[in-house]
Amino acid sequence: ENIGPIVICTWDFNNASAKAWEVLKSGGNSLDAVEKGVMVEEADVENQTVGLGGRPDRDGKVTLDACIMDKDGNCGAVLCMQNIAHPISVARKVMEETPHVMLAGKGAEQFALEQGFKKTNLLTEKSKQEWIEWKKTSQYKPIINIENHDTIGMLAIDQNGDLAGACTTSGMAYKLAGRVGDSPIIGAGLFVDNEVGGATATGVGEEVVRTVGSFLIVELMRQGKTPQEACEEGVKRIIEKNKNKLDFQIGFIAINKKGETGGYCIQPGFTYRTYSNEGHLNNPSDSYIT
Ligand code: SD4
Repeated sequence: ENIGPIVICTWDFNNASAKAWEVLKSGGNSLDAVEKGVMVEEADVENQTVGLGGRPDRDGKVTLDACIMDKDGNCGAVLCMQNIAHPISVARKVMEETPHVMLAGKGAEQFALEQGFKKTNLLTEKSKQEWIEWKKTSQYKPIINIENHDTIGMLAIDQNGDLAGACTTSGMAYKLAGRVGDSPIIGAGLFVDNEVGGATATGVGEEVVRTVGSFLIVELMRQGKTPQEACEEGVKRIIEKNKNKLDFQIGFIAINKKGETGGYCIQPGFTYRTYSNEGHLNNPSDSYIT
């Protein structure tokens, strides 16, 4: 059965999902679709959780995390990389041009420059002024669905039925220098298995890493759960470990080979986009806390 192309992404990113859909509809493959799709958010200065314009760490430095995975299980990632505007494309270069999966920090930046990426100041005046304001109290307390909202994780199936995924973020605002979240960690922030499906995450990355969330969800789908059931189970694992302090957000989305999709989160407020022949939809996610 040949399902049509489909794209799904975290949050209400209609421009990013529309871009990915455009690539898929014109016959492009899922890897190009997810790369081009998430690049829309990386370039958007209004999105202060991804790429250019992202909120800095507590020292005022914007450090980016991203990873990408293709239908053959190849993957690439950059961690805590500064000064480069499209980390997802650098992650793809790591996948395609090196024998490695992850490059971090200065090494990632050096590799990007060698690959022809331009050095860019990622700290916008707006994010800088907010950081200066934050420093007055220096309280590290992410506000649910607001302060650290908007990491983009995207999964796509192309006209050949092949899957790919991408995830990119500037991480938690005002994090410690050197902090890396789930988003560039294969299995945590993103996982794709072309035999089964894919999953990706948003929210407090430490919790997603602790449970290897996206890998877990793909494995649950392999065992027969629907994407929706698998996302719910993934969130429940995190809840079990945090019974007394559910004051943070996690959202997972997933897709299987049949093109069925699902999403689930802890706190109300999470939505995800789907774009298929059935239309371009913003789907409010069910949440554990209602
Ligand atoms: C992180 N998961 O660095 C990311 C943050 C995020 O929407 O998802 N923001 O932990």
